[in-house]
Amino acid sequence: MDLRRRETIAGAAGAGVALGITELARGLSEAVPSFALAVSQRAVELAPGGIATAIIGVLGSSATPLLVSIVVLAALFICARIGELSRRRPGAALAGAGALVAAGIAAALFEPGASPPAVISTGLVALAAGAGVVRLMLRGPAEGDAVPEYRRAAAMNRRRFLALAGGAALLGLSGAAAGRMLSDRRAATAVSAKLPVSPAGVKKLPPPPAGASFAVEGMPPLITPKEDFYLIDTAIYAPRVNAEEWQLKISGAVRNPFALTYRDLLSLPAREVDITIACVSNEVGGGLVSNGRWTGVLLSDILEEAGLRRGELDGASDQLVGRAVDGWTAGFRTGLALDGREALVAYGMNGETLPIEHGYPARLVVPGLYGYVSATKWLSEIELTGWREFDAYWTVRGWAKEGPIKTQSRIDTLTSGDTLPAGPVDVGGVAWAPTRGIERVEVSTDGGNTWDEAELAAELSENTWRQWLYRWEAEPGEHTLQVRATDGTGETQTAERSAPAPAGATGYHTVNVTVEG
Ligand SMILES: Nc1nc2c(c(=O)[nH]1)N[C@H]1C(S)=C(S)[C@@H](COP(=O)(O)O)O[C@H]1N2
Ligand SMILES: [Mo]
Repeated sequence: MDLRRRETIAGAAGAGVALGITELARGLSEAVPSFALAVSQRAVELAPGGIATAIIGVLGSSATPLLVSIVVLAALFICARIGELSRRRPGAALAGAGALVAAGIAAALFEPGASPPAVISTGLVALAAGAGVVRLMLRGPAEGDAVPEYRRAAAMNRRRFLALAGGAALLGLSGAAAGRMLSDRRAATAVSAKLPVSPAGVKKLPPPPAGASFAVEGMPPLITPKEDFYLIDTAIYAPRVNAEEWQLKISGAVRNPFALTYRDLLSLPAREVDITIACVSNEVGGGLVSNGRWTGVLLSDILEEAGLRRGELDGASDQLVGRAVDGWTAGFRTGLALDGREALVAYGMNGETLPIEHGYPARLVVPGLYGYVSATKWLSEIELTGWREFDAYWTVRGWAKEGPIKTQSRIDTLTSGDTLPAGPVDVGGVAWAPTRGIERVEVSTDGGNTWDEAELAAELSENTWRQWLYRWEAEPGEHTLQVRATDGTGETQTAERSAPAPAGATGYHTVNVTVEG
C-alpha cells in the first residue's frame, strides 16, 4: 500500500474517531448537540431560497438520514484529503481540520440548548483525538528509500495499519451508536407516555360515539393514532427539550407579560379538544391531515392572563406569533384565538404526553388554520405584535399570510387504478372544514355530471373531519369517482383546481376505477 493511500485512509479514520467523539458527547450531555445533525440542519437553512427546507417539508423525516449521510461522507472525504497533507504540510493539515471542527462548533452552537463551553471543549477533544489517530497511523521511520520521504511506505506493516484503521472505524461507529442510544433514552425518560396529572383537573371528553365512525375497510380511524399522524416541520431532528428548564413566555404588546414553567402550564385548568389539523402543502386527496384529541390550556385563558381581551385588540397586538425553541415562527390574527374557538396551548395528544415529534413539551393547535400559520411545535414564546410588524417563517418564503383551512373531502376506500367486481361498493372517506363543520357530502360516479348525497357519520365536532359513506351499485366499465363537501355555512368546496402554494390546494378528489363485468 503506498503512502498516499495510507494518508487518505488515516485522514478518514481520524475524522471517523472525531465524529464518534462528538456523537458520544451528545449522548453524555444534553448541552452538546450532535455536530453532524447540526451541520445538516444549518445546510438546509442556508440552502438558497429555502429549497432544501422545502424538500424536507415534503419528504419529511425520510430526508434526514440521507442528509446526514451526505454530511458525514463529505467530512470523511475532506479529511481524507487533509490526511494527504498531514506529513508534508502538517501546519496546513491542522488548519484544515481546525476549520472543519470550527464549522461543526459554530453549527452546534445554533442548536437550542447548546452550551458554548461544552460544545467548544467537545470540538477540541475531537480535533485532538482525530489528529492523534492520523499521527499514530502514519507514525514511524519510513522503510525503503530512493523516494522522497513522504512517499515512502510507513514502517508499520500493512496488517497493523489496517488493524488501526479498523479500530478507528469501530470506535467512530460505536461512539455514534452509543451517543444516539443515550440521547434517545434520555429523551424517552423525560417524556413518559403517561400524561402528567393537572392539579386543576382536565375537562375530559367522552369517548367518540360509535355513530361517528363507519366500520368500512379503508376508512381512516376517527382519531389518528400517533404512529399514523402526519408529520411536517423544518427540523431534520426534532428538538429534545428539557421540560424542567423549559419556559413559555408571553411577550410583546401585552399589559402583563409573564412566563410559565412546564409545571405552571400543567397546573392551569385544562381540557381535551378534538381538532383536525392540516398542512397547506397537502394535495387534494393527500395525507397531510390528521385528527387529534389534544389536551391543553385554552389560548384565550393565557391571553386573558396577559391582559388581552377581545375588543381590546389594537394595531399593536393584532398578530399572535408563536416562536419555537428552534427559531421557527408562525403568525395569525390574534382575534381568531379570542372568537370562541377552542385554540389550545397543547401538552397532550390522544391522552398521552405530546410526542417529541409533535412538539413536546407544548405546541399551539388552532382550529381552522393551516399548521404553517398557527401550530407552532416546541413552543417557547407567544408574542403579540402588529399584523404588518412581522412575517413568519413560511410567509417570508412566499406562502399566504392568512391560512384558513379550505373545505376538503377525500375518498379513502378506493384508489385510482383499483379494479372491482360489479355490485355494491362502499365508497367512503373523510371531509373537513374545521370551525365550520361539514353539512353535506356528495359523490359523483360519472366524472361530475351527476351527484348523489352520501351518508354522514355523526359529527365529533365542527373542528374535526367527518366520515362519509356512499353505497354505490357499480356497473361494469371505467368510472371516474369524485367527492365534494359543503361546509356548515352552506358553501360547497370549489371545483377549481389549484396547487397547494400559496394558500392551500383546491379541487375535487378524483379516483378512476375499473369495474369488471
Ligand atoms: N417548530 C415548528 N413547528 C411547526 C412546524 C415547524 O416546521 N417547526 N411546522 C408546522 C406545519 S407546516 C405543520 S403542517 C404542523 C404539522 O404538525 P404535526 O407535524 O404535528 O402534524 O406543524 C407546524 N408547526
Ligand atoms: Mo404545514
